[in-house]
Amino acid sequence: MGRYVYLFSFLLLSTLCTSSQVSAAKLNQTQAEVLRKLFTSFQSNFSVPSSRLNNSNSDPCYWNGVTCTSSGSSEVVRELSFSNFDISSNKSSSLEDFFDRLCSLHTLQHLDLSSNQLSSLPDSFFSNCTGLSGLKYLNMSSNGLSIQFPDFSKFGGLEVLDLSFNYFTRTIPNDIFKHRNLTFLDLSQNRLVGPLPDVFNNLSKLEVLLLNANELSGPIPKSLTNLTSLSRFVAYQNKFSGSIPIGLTKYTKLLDLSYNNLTGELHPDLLRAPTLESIDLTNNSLTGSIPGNMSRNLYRLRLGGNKLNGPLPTSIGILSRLSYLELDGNNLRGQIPSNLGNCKNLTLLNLASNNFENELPSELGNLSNLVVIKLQMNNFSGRIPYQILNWMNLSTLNFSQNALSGEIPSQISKLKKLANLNLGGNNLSGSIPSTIGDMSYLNELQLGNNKLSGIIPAMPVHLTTALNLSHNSFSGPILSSSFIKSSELEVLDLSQNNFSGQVPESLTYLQFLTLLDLSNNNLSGTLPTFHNWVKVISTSNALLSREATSNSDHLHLNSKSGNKISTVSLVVIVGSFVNGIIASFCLAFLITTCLKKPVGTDNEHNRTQGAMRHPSVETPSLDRYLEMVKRWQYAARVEGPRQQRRYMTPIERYRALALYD
Ligand SMILES: *[C@@H]1O[C@H](CO)[C@@H](O)[C@H](O)[C@H]1NC(C)=O
Ligand SMILES: *[C@@H]1O[C@H](CO)[C@@H](O)[C@H](O)[C@H]1NC(C)=O
Ligand SMILES: *[C@@H]1O[C@H](CO)[C@@H](O)[C@H](O)[C@H]1NC(C)=O
Ligand SMILES: *[C@@H]1O[C@H](CO)[C@@H](O)[C@H](O)[C@H]1NC(C)=O
Ligand SMILES: *[C@@H]1O[C@H](CO)[C@@H](O)[C@H](O)[C@H]1NC(C)=O
Ligand SMILES: *[C@@H]1O[C@H](CO)[C@@H](O)[C@H](O)[C@H]1NC(C)=O
Ligand SMILES: *[C@@H]1O[C@H](CO)[C@@H](O)[C@H](O)[C@H]1NC(C)=O
Ligand SMILES: *[C@@H]1O[C@H](CO)[C@@H](O)[C@H](O)[C@H]1NC(C)=O
Ligand SMILES: *[C@@H]1O[C@H](CO)[C@@H](O)[C@H](O)[C@H]1NC(C)=O
Ligand SMILES: *[C@@H]1O[C@H](CO)[C@@H](O)[C@H](O)[C@H]1NC(C)=O
Ligand SMILES: *[C@@H]1O[C@H](CO)[C@@H](O)[C@H](O)[C@H]1NC(C)=O
Ligand SMILES: CC(=O)N[C@H]1CO[C@H](CO)[C@@H](O)[C@@H]1O
Repeated sequence: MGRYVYLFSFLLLSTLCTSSQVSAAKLNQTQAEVLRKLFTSFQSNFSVPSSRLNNSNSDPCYWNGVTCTSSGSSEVVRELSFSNFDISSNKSSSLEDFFDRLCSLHTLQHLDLSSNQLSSLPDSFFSNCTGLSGLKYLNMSSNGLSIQFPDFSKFGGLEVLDLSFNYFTRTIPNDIFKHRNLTFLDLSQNRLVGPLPDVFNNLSKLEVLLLNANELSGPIPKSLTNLTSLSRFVAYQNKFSGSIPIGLTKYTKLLDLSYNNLTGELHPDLLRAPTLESIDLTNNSLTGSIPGNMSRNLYRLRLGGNKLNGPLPTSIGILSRLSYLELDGNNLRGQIPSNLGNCKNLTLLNLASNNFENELPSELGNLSNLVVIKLQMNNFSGRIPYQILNWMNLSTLNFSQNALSGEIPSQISKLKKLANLNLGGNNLSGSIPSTIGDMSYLNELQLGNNKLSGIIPAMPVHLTTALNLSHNSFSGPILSSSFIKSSELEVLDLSQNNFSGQVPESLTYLQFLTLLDLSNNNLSGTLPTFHNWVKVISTSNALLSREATSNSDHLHLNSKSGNKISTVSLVVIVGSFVNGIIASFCLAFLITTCLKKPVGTDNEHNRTQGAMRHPSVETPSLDRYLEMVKRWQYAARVEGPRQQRRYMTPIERYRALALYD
């Protein structure tokens, strides 16, 4: 019985399907024939796997990537989306055939050929294709297209043009500026050179202009300031010079001109327009002070790596949406205004490498959404306010190279998510809070160059990257119990203290250790034998002797002997490679999403996962990757690959040194 029901259902279903096919199979015969030939050529000439095509239905409108629309009594082709079809061809005659056929589909409005391997396009498509004047959307992103920037004048109706991630060379031809209906133009990640013509006035509907990662030079065109609908203008990582045209931010929501060669003072109205939400001018040569007149809608303000001076305006306190504030690497001075504490949505605060001074206002404790705070290399003095205990989401804290004094507040161990803590190079005294072992995410602790004393309390379990206590006044024996939990520590620097007694055998159980610096202490007894990949520095301990078999000091960073060094080197290579890939992905992510919204929770999510994985592989936060991407790419272009390692973590750098120096 069940079997018959099944059979009946099957028949019914087949009938329904067939009839629906019949009734829908009314695509204009001419076009149907064109599509049949296109799909045949996919298989025969472009080695597209047939699984991609799904073209068994008799009506081409049901095939993968084909969208039809009714036009009078029949259907016509409206959209072709062949993204990621693995279309590849190096036979120009096949390509000409293919594009000639496309060109005959006069009803086509949307053509997506992105993420294939087209590598070149037939000249005839641009010079002779008159059939696609109704085309509104053309996406040829990510094809490795290595051609000169083509003439798009035959596609007069274009609204969206995406040519990103190719190798288009030369300058942009002026004819692109005739496309009055253009709303979205993405030419990012190509090899475009030369100045941009100052003729954007015709593109009055332009909303998004993406030019990042090319080699465009000359001034930012003034005519862009006339485009009232332009809401996103992204041109980071080019060679633009001159000053930022007055009025460029009058209508934009998002402006990113970072990593260029811009000069001149920031105009007092630059940050003023209420539409402005995100501005990134990092790494230019801009001067002047930060304008006090700021849009209340700003959530991202990045002006690092410039030559700005003057104070951080107190009006910063009105920016209730502000999530990212990065002003590092300028000549800013004065104190942090206490009403910065009003910016409750701040997740990233970076004021490093400036001339800020005075005490840290306790109001900073109100910033309970902080994930990263970097205040290193300033002249901050006074105590670290205990209110920092409110930073429950904090992952990175760097107050190094200031003049902070007093004790490390014990409340710091309440910051359960803190992974990187750097208080090195201050005047901190007293002992390390005994509860530090409770910080279960902590993986790097830098306390060198202070006046700390006492013994080393038990260190936390995920302390893996480095523990640096050098140049302090610690005394007494090095206790086994200090490191009993943190068995995966890689770098341990106890140099320049008053440690005495024996070096505990248990330090040799730290299986991931690569550097142990015990120099300039009062240690005695016999140095235990470490694995031969551990660089042990034990000089200036008058009473400490080494066993005959001990490796230690003679093994230098550039030693090529010993297989373990090679293993470490391999880790570096693989690590860098993986980072590179992740970085590339992040760049794509950056372009599509990150620029639109603050990171906040993404950031947090990444970090949390990272800390729980294999401890020796640090997984930096999304934000760090974004910065790494930009810097690595910049370094690769401008400074050469050797300079790229300047942007690595201490342990990456340490390992890289073992490889390269
Ligand atoms: C199919 O469409 C073309 C235009 O693309 C038109 O010239 C032709 O007359 C149409 N054929 C039929 C049978 O509708
Ligand atoms: C394949 O390309 C050749 C030219 O290289 C062309 O003559 C032929 O028609 C194409 N095949 C199909 C099915 O389009
Ligand atoms: C193939 O096309 C049919 C419609 O003709 C559709 O139901 C099915 O989901 C498609 N399969 C794939 C893998 O795209
Ligand atoms: C062209 O492509 C075919 C197969 O895709 C490959 O075997 C051949 O080496 C390629 N020729 C050139 C010149 O790249
Ligand atoms: C173009 O295609 C790429 C890859 O499929 C996609 O990520 C991008 O969003 C598309 N561009 C536009 C403007 O739709
Ligand atoms: C464009 O068409 C003209 C006339 O049909 C022809 O002479 C020329 O060779 C074509 N150009 C290309 C690049 O196919
Ligand atoms: C531009 O858009 C308008 C309104 O949609 C339309 O009437 C006009 O034909 C388009 N221009 C071109 C060149 O397609
Ligand atoms: C702007 O449009 C006008 C009128 O269509 C045209 O004459 C002019 O050449 C265009 N300018 C540019 C730079 O394309
Ligand atoms: C902006 O538009 C106005 C009016 O169309 C025009 O007079 C002016 O020259 C334009 N400015 C620039 C910089 O192109
Ligand atoms: C930046 O501009 C200055 C002159 O303003 C020039 O000397 C320098 O070469 C430029 N740097 C780059 C990387 O283009
Ligand atoms: C602060 O951030 C939260 C979460 O991202 C968001 O919901 C809220 O609207 C933001 N507050 C302001 C004033 O923008
Ligand atoms: C003007 C400026 O700060 N330029 C810097 C941009 O970044 C590169 C590398 O990141 C530096 O070398 C430049 O000095």
